This record gives sequence, C-alpha cells and structure tokens, in this order.
Amino acid sequence: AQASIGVTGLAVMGRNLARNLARHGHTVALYNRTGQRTQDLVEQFGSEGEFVPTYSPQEFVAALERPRKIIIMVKAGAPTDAVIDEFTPLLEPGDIVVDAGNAHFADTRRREAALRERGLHFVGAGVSGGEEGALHGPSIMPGGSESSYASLGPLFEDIAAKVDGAPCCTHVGPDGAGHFVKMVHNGIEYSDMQLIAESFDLLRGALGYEPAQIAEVFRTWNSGRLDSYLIEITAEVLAHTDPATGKPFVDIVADQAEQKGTGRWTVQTGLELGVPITGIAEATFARSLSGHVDLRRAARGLAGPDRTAPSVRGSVPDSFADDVEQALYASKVVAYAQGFNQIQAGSAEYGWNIDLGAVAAIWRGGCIIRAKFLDDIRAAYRAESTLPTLLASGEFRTAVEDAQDAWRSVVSTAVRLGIPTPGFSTALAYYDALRAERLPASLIQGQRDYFGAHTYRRVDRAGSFHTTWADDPRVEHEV
Ligand code: NBP
Repeated sequence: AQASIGVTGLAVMGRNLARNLARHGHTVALYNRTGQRTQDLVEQFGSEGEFVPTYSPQEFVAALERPRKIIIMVKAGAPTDAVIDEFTPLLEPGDIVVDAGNAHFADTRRREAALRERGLHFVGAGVSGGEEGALHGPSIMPGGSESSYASLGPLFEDIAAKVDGAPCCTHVGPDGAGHFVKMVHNGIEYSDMQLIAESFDLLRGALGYEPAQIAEVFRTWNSGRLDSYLIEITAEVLAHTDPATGKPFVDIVADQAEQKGTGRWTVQTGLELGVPITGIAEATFARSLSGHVDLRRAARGLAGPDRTAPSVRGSVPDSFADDVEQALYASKVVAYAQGFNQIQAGSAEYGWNIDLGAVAAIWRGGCIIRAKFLDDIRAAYRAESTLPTLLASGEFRTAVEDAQDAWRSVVSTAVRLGIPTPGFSTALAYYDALRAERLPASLIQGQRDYFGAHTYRRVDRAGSFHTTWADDPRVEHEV
C-alpha cells in the first residue's frame, strides 16, 4: 500500500497526530526507532483508519507516495538532527520533511537551508494543543516554502482544529517562521498562566477565598471576555480535591513550577531583537524563582505585612474580585500586545512577511492560549496590518483605559498586603511607560555620557553631543 504521508516518532504526540490523519481518511506510514511503539499503535488503534507499519527507514520511505511527505515528531534538539540525517540520504528532490516538534527557530533555519541544498523541502511546523490537540485538532503553524504548503496545506488544514469552519492552520512564512510563532505562542502561554496564578493568589490572599470558591469566580469570568481554555482548566484544577487527603488539590502540589525551555527561548530572542516582552520575561523568571528552594528557605520569614490579620485584610474593597478581573484582562492584553510585537520584529528581521491577523486567527482554536479575545486581535490586525501596538487600537484601548483604575487598585493592594504580582505589576509599568510623555531615559543618557562619553541627542536640535564633564561641564561638543 502507498501512504499519502508518514509519521516517525510515535511517542504521545506523533501517535496522536498519526491517528488524527488516519481518522481523516489519509493512509499513514508509521516508523519509530523502537519498533514496539509502531506495533502498539497498530494493535490498539489500527481500526481507526489505514496505517502502514514499517520497521526500518528504508521500508518507511518506500511506503510513501511521491513527492514523499514525512512528519518527524521526536524529541527536539539532537534527536531531530539524527532523524533528519538518517532519512535525507533516502529521499529525492521535491520530497518534504516536516519537523513538527518544538524546535528552536534558528535550528529550523539551519536545517531548512541544508535540505534546500539537496533539493528537499524542510518545513518547521509549530503544533500546539498537547496530546489531546494532536488527536482531535491542534493549531498548526507551518513555515517553509510556498510550494511545500501547496501540497501539505490541505492535509494539515484537514486535521487542524476548526473555528467557525476555518482551519487553525496557515502558511506562516518561510524557513523558521512557523517555529518562531510557536515559540512566541508558548511565551504568551507562560505570561497568561502567571497572570491567572497571580489572580488566584490575590483572591485567596486578599479575600480569604477557598480554592473551590475561586474556581466559581473563574467559571464566571470564563463566560465573559476572559473566555479561554486556560481559564476553563484553571477552574477545573481549583475545584479538584486530592482523593488521598481530601485537601484542595492545589494545596498538595509542590509550589515549584517547571519549564521545558520555550519561555527562555522567547525571552532570549526578545532580548536579541530588542523587543520589550516584559510580561513573558517576568513569567519565566517567576517560574525560575519558585524553583529556588534554598533561596526561598533562606529568605523565609523576612518582615512583611501579615495578610491574615483582619485589620489588614479588612481594608480590601468589596469590588476586589471584579477589580482582579479587570487587572487580569488588561495585563493579558499587554502580554498579547508584547508577543505580537515580537512576531512583528522577528518577521522584519528575517524577512518573513508574517500576517499577524492570520496568526491570531489560527490561535483561536486547538492551542493552549485559545481565547475568545483572539477574534478581536484578528480584527485589529485585519483593520491595520502594521498596528504599532494592540494597546492603542480601538476596542483594546478603551477596555484597558476603562480597566486602569481597577488595575492600579489591585497592584497597590498586592503591594500593601505583600502578595507578589510580578505579572500584573510589570504589565502596568509597561502601560504607564508607553503612555508617558517623558521617560527618565534622558538621565540614563546623561550618566552614560558622563562615565563613558557615549554621547546623547538633544530634544531641540539634531546631532550627537558630548559634555566634557570632568574638564568643564559648561562645554558641549557636537560629535
Ligand atoms: P518526546 O519528546 O518524549 O520524544 C520521544 C520520541 O523521540 C520517541 O519516538 C523516541 O523514539 C524518539 N527519539 C528520541 Br528521544 N531520540 C531519537 C533518536 N536519536 N532517533 C530516533 N528517534 C528518537 O515525545 P513527545 O512528547 O511525543 O513530543 C514530540 C515532539 O513534540 C517534541 O519535540 C515535543 O517538544 C513536541 N511537542 C510536545 C507536546 C506535548 O504536549 N507533549 C506539545 C507540543 C509539541 P523511541 O521510542 O525509540 O525512544
């Protein structure tokens, strides 16, 4: 039998992607380094569609229609290179190799260039939605050549999540564009999760709500403008009771957040491109801080407000839960605004010509950050494709301006009670910095010129200037 597509790497993600393809009527060739996985898939799920199990790379390649389409779904990094090296000698010009793992976009650029030399198409495709998404419809962010998308697109669009009938898959742009967008997606995910976690901490710390009550608050929020997958699952996690102890599940889990590295990549890339993605950075550092057990132990007990004291908690306004909803919404807009600015910067740097409205559209379903308000983001970029910031656009501008009093009140309550809210605080600082008439960066320029003769520009005339601080500060040279 000839298969229309092949999947190699049949751990949880690859297996479910293969099943999804087969369920949609595509004949799928299967290969995995350890043959047992291939055998298990066919034994357990063989009835779901047409599979061609193979047990060597040669057999796998021979089972595919030409031009061949191979999806690699193995551990990112060296394993991906090993698999590419194993298959490329067996392929022919025009064949398409897809890396659907979580590769760094720079690796994807390198691999794409190398395979292009050999006449092969290499497609770095971001896939979001976890194992459930892979099976029932992920959000797919493929990069690579136009012509590779012409043959792969219909398959991907077939298995992707659908929103209002539209597939959550689009050709993002050349070479590493797809994996870049997936990276920023994960960065926004970090930020969103941190903001939700801070909301929980505030409702508990300031109002004394129990997790089950907070679950109800999140459920209510989920029926409004915050409607999103992450808010929905947060309510479920908070409502869950640990069967062993009868305690709220959230209280029996160690409070050290882990990470696999995509948040770090997003922050590193943000620094390299000079894009202030402060929300994503704080969220990444917050996870890292939580994991520093020794540091936290050494500092535990440092003086601070006693948030359990009635005198302290009593001063929290009645509107506090609503205020947190507003602060969460506004901070979330900042997170997405920063993430989209990073995509804009990456697109300009690498010449990808990414359509931001299309990115917002394919994040509306299937992926972890799917949210109702991505519809509004899509509309904002459809109306103005080069929008400088979402914060200043139509509805978002109004919503954030309307929320800002509540946002300030939440951040000041958090400061007063000693509840750490790095996500809310940095988002508000970003908002205030962007809207400021003047920033103290002028003083920083003065300091730099003083100690390093780094020069400064003036507000009243063109050119670069240096003041001779040590010799005679009255003397300014144009340089
Ligand atoms: P893993 O990331 O755990 O990788 C396991 C697979 O890689 C197995 O098929 C394994 O083969 C294969 N593999 C390894 Br490890 N080294 C290999 C090598 N040198 N040669 C050939 N095959 C090798 O699987 P996963 O959790 O299914 O994730 C797959 C990809 O999808 C990753 O890049 C991941 O970052 C990405 N992703 C995961 C999720 C998620 O929710 N898990 C979501 C989105 C994206 P073996 O069976 O022989 O050991």
